[in-house]
Amino acid sequence: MSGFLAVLVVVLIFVVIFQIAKASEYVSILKGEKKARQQSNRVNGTLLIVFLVLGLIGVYYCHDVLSAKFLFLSASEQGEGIDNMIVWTLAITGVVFVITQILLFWFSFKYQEKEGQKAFYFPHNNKLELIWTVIPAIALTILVAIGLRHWFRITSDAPKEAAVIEITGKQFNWLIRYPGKDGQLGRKFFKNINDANNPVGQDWDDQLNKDDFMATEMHMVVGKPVKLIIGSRDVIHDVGLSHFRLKMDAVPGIPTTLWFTPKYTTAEMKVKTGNPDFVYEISCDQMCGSGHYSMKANIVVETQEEFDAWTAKQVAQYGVAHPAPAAPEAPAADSASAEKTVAVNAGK
Ligand SMILES: [Cu+2]
Repeated sequence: MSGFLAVLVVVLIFVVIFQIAKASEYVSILKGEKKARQQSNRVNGTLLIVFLVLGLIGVYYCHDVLSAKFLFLSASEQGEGIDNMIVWTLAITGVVFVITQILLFWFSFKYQEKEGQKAFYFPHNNKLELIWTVIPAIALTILVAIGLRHWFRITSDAPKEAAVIEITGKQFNWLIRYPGKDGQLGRKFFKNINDANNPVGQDWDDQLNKDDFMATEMHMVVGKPVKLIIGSRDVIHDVGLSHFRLKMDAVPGIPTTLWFTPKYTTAEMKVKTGNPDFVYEISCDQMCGSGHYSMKANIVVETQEEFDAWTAKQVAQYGVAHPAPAAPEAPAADSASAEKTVAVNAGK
């Protein structure tokens, strides 16, 4: 019923607008064409000024309402540069936006056709063309160059002391692998993938794999660079690290890398944001399928001691894939015959 009413209202509005247009057409015929045009210019010119003022108030209002949703401060050293770049980009484009909008609407109002005012024919001016082509081109080139500098920084070789973490996207979650004590990740092969005990396809013949462990949360040490090795098992995903101001595509078959240095521990961020439930998160930035919403993982940034304590509790994936055989039953009273039984059993 309400749907029908809505359609009815829309139709009625159209009918009213049509009738008004028709009536004003008759009025202009009666008044004479020039006079009618000047009158409509005056109305449109005034509406443009109203639109300008309301528009600028709207821009300010949106900023006021939404500024509480800004992502607070950057939680990585590299992210600070990116924040700076965004502030500069917004400042430059913002100033240009305000000036051009004011001129656009004010000029339309001021130079409208009226009695005693004739338009000045001004088809071309080389100097002006040059100014408004060259200056924006230089400004944009500088902004792009700054962006590239940041890009090269986060995708360059990580510092030697950087911790290595591998993160693999799959529909629909993240698989996180740590290199274990040796600091090196073992080989993997896609045919070994098995959701029961080998989700990234580790090659068990590679000794480097013996101490690699999988985690559901990503843990990292504050102030210590982290290198992420990013991959995907199926479609393209994207490691979005909004608190650190970074993101990188996870592409099947082509590992991508990214490094950064976390600046604040999770506990520090809880205090800084005034939010006791604060958690850093990884969220997928590609619409990768119907379960996309579940592609979220938490990051814990902590001190070295906390990190070491956490690492000590982790179980190598090799151990998960190769559980130790059950302990033999307690030996019988006659240990010699028990040994024999074991030997016979083993021989079978
Ligand atoms: Cu995804």
